[in-house]
Amino acid sequence: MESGRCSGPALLEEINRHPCYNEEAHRYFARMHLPVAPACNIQCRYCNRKFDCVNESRPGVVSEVLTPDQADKKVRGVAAQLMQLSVVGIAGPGDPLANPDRTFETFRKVRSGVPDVNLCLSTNGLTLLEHLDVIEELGIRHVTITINAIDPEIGSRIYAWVYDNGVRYEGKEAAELLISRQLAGLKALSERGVLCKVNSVLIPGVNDVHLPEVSKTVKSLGAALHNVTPLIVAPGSPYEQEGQRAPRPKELHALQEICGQEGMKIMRHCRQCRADAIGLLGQDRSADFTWESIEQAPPLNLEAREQLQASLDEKIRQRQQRRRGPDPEIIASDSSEAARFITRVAVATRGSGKVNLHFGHAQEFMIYESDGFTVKLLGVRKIQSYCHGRAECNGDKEATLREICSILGDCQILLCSGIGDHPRKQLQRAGIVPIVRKGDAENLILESSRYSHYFQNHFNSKG
Ligand code: CLF
Ligand code: SF4
Repeated sequence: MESGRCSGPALLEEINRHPCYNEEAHRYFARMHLPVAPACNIQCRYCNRKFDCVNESRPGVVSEVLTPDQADKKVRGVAAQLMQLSVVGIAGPGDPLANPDRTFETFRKVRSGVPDVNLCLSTNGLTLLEHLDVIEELGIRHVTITINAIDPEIGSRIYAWVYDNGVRYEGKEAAELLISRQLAGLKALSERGVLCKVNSVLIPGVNDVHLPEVSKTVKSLGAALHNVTPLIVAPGSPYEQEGQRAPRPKELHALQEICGQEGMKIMRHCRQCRADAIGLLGQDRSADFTWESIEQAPPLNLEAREQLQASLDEKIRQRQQRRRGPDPEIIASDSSEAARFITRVAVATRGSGKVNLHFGHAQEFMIYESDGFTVKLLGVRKIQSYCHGRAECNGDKEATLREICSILGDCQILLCSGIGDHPRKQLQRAGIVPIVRKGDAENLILESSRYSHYFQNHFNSKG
């Protein structure tokens, strides 16, 4: 059995091709989740067991739970068709380590069936310490632990109960047990060289003020990345009954900034995927991979996969090279007036780092900030799509449009490949200037933000 440890170029490749650990990679490399783990050993107050685990998934959709054999078959079929598939993860629908036999049997099969993918595990961390050896032995190089609090008092407002070794714990005692296991597990895994990411669910009024401390602590224990995600209250969960609200985009951005100031690397492109998601982040193709398509898949071609993935590595390398430092020509031609503006830009994209999606078909927008020289990803905002797949945008969905205007309320520019007349006017009225272009998103963001001072004057915007 191969060792879980690796270093140098191989380690670099693991990160470079992981769509969650590497912001650049998420435009090109795909992940696949295997929903083989139905049970859970804790009760988060935002979760309803009838739905997927909301630590790594969106509630409201029940997954088809697969057996390890079915999962093995599916991975082989998907990898044979989806050449950019670089990561296979287990993230639910319950907790993978509350179903250790199913989880590790599946990983074992994937490791031998599709040897070129990285294995990824997402857990609440309660039983992590028991599984360190098998994680290392199987070469699982990426582990996510969801840590919502390090203070048991706060934790007791997040977890209803914890079930461990036949005993059910509640209140502060439950939180204390869970938190101590999470932190010890994180430290032990990091010491073994596993790349650990910590997810924290931002719960307004419960752990919002506390999360910077969480960030600082998990960094000191070796976490490589912190992913603060907005609370999604599952229907029928205790939080729904209590009327707990979800955070606003502004609150999430502000908190991510604060956590980043503590020196932690912050993930901003999380899509809170389903436990059975397949494809690029933000472009779930699980519905395309039916059992019929799996049966008809061509044989796995590892050489072709490597060729395609090496070409994606090269695309990323070129993008990174373009990013290094401002373009001297731009600086020379820039006026001091333009340089004063920081512009927030919403982008409609199907991925690959391009503006290539019609406004009406977008189900999310990537939000960037640019001063005309640099571009920074702030996050992703999900919306209800305006057109619902219809070809024509007509103005009969005012409520949806009003909601989109409010969600994008702090943006000055919207980049998309097309937009109907009515939504264009409504967005302009809300102070958001829609620009219809296709092409490299980063270049278009830079270009449009350099002219944002002009747009802001011209369209009587919010300023
Ligand atoms: Fe899946 Fe999670 Fe691995 Fe990624 S997702 S198990 S680390 S391969 Fe990624 Fe999805 Fe966010 Fe998770 S975008 S929910 S962070
Ligand atoms: Fe639900 Fe996941 Fe929490 Fe378990 S760990 S209660 S499945 S959100």
